[in-house]
Amino acid sequence: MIILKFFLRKVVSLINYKNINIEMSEEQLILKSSEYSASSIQVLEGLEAVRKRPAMYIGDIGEKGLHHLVYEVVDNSIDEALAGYCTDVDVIINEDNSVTVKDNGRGIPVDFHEKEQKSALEVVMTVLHAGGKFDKDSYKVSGGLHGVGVSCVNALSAVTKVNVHRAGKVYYQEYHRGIPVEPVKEVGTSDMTGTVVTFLPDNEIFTSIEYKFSILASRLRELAFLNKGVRLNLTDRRETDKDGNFVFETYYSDEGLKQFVRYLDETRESLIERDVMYIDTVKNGMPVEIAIHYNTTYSENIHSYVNNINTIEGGTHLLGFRRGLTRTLKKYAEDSGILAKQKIEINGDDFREGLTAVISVKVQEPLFEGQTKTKLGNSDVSGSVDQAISELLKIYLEEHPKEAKAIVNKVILAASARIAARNAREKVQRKSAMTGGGLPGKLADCSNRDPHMCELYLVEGDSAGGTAKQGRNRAFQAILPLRGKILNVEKAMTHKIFDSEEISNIFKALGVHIGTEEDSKALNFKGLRYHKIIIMCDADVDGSHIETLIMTLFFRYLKELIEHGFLYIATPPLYLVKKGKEQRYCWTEDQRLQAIQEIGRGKDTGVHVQRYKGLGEMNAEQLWETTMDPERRTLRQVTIDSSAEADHVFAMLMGDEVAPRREFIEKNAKYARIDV
Ligand code: 0RA
Repeated sequence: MIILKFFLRKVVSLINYKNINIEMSEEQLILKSSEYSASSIQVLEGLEAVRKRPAMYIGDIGEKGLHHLVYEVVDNSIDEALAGYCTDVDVIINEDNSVTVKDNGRGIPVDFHEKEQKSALEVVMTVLHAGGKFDKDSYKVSGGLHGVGVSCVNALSAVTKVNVHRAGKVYYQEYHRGIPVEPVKEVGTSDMTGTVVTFLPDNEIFTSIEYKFSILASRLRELAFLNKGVRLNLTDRRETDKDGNFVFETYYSDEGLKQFVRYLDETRESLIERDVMYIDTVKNGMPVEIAIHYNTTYSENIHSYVNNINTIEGGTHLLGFRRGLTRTLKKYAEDSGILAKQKIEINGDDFREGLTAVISVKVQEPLFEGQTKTKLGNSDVSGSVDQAISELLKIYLEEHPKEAKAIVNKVILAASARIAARNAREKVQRKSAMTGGGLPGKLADCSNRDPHMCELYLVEGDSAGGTAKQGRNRAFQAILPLRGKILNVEKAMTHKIFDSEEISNIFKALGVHIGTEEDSKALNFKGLRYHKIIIMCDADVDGSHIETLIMTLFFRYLKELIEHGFLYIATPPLYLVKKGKEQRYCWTEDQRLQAIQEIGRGKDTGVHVQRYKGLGEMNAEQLWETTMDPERRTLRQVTIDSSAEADHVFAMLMGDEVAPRREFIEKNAKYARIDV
């Protein structure tokens, strides 16, 4: 019981639901105003701009932006590592949710800056975009998604403290909301070099300042894989384990992306007995690192990075990769004669079924395009990546004929399956055309037709579906009941997925479909009928499992909808505390205890606590007021922090192998405070 309940919670934190209700900020810090810096008007203006429009600089003021502050500082340390001066980075979440980032790089320069008439350290910490000015020649590519520098972190922190170890001395400066309290001063001697930055995010800016270990952990793990040889340590001083030690993890990779792909495919069955294919090279002056591996599943998992940023919208590097992979494999298959025997048309997708790959390039002046600015636009990059993947594959295929044959056979199988899938889909589409319409019979649709206004509830079970139909606001809330466990898409071939009635009902209700031609897995969601899709399951073991199955379907086949922020989880209450006419719904253990206190007025007689095990125990009105009414409900938005990490977790949770799943649950169980 406990383990399974937890099992879901862990997916929750890795995929990371964002609480939609804005949390109240904590007690405000009273800060003494700084006399020292009142003189630097320009600096103040710069910092003020950041504080006025924080989202413009760090993306948002919620959980994402909060964690971004850490990445921004860590990026500077990684830059030092890429320049060859830094090997270790420590990230510490302190008791008060301030974060310390410590590195053994060169240390931020502290010499007097003539133009600004102050220490270079102060300039780096207080002037926007000042970070790079000091070393134009160095190979600075890390730079983060927003690449705004430590001064932004400083501006958005209630308190920042910096220690610099450099040239035998230790220098110190402190800032309140970005404003220095006093000039940089020497505070000691040191035989090491490096920078220690501690910042406390400003609760006047952020909706919550509570850091999540799992979010930082997956980014630091990713950074370790992306920057081989750099050790990243993460400590959480807010929590101790049973031996009284702080929660601690360390991430280090000496084989870079090769280990990354091994990690991603840890729980997938390998197609070939050999190790991951890997190349780390420089093409046309640009560093290119690629690792690829084929497994026996049917999904394509390619993760691409530019300057350590996950380019979820792809771009020229990904196009070059696909082109090089397809061309080289196709040529091999044709030359070897295996293809000639088959009368089957093979397309680009077929070469990528069961492929796990990570591509990382370092680009001097990247052009980021697309909705989320995560699509690489530099046209010269595609040729370099194409060359690198072609070189890797060509040598590999020549040297390993047995493995080459297994890959080509897999490609042929993928092509046949794709054609079977197309036929199955066409059959279904013909059938639905005959029955006169796209919408599934079980859907209770809403009357509004504007997708921006409309919500679709995916509800576990016909009985809860019935209650939801009665309780909803039919103007904008549609209900689709799902019968029990849907198909586990992690283990099924694509055409099986469209054979499943529950899944094709979901697609039909949503009004989306998956294309049938080249790039067949590309989702067409122009016809999307709802901009909120809400999973509503029982708060029990089966419910958790169904929730995970639905999330797996979305992650593998409807990922764009998650990326657009359309997927949510409903949160039905866990308890009803009642005494006489007074009653209160509770979602947490704390709320339950508080409600018993308050309703019982100190006495525990006559207080009745009902534990809701399923949606079925609520009537329509109760379901509406606790879980469906937009004025009162809490929805958790499903977001993907790290595509690679989510890939790894879903493969593990939903795949065949039991041992790693058990290991994962046991390992992570210590973070769970669930008392089912
Ligand atoms: C400006 C110039 C140099 C390094 C840095 C900033 C720097 C910033 C941070 C932030 C955290 N750790 C950091 N480490 C370095 C170049 C230094 C030089 O030229 O000596």
